[in-house]
Amino acid sequence: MTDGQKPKKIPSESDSDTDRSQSKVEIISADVCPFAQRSRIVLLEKEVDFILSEIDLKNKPDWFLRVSPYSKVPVLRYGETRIYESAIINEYLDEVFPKPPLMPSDPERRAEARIWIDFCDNRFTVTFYKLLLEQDKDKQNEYRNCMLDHLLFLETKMLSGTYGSGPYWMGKTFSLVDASFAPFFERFVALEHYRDVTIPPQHTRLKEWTTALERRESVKKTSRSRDYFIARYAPYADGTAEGITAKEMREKT
Ligand SMILES: N[C@@H](CCC(=O)N[C@@H](CS)C(=O)NCC(=O)O)C(=O)O
Repeated sequence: MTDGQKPKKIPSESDSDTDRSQSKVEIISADVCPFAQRSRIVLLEKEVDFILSEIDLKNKPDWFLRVSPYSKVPVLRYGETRIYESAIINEYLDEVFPKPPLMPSDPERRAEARIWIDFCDNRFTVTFYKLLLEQDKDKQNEYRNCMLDHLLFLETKMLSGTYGSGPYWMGKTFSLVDASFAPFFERFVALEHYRDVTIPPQHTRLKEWTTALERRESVKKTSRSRDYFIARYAPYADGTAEGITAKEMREKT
């Protein structure tokens, strides 16, 4: 692992969702998962000592199916608490471990941050997966254009003044918005490699932002190499991926 966390041994089937009395945060993760990476980034930002439990998504243990209602990572366990969905986990962590705050204190700015996290989850990442999974060349073109529209939208918004002060999305301080996007910009190499789409060089503000994300210690500690992502996303690109996420993303309209 590059985040200084040794993965805990994969719990055996005897582990259940009722025998947990630990007071240490545990994040159930899979190394390749961008959503789990988001929560690991947040925990590192907050310097919370956590247990990293890696599971094999192709061979999910029974105990995992009991603690993860959607059968997906990440899942957070903390004492008796179980939370899933990375955006919800991250907001929970920001409330339970308030320092440093990763959401703006002003309610309007906080709402803006949530809008961008929602944009990332419901538009950006969906286009990311659909473009990678699509096998039909014409449809790939459609999704490629859609991704380019998203990038232009981000660039324009950053330059518009409200978000433009940088280096992070909400300004000088790293926030949950940055944690939400960072894993997907890191995985952009897969789109470049398999679908010939790059961040246009004229999007200088976007480039500054993604560079600031890459340099962030929490992101660096959880990052993987270009080759790693190219290899791990090959089944998405060649149409053979059969996990729940691949299936759900193919079906999304
Ligand atoms: N909306 C969820 C997405 C989580 C997700 O899709 N996780 C993937 C791995 S990246 C997963 O566990 N998929 C299960 C599978 O493919 O079987 C979140 O934000 O936590």
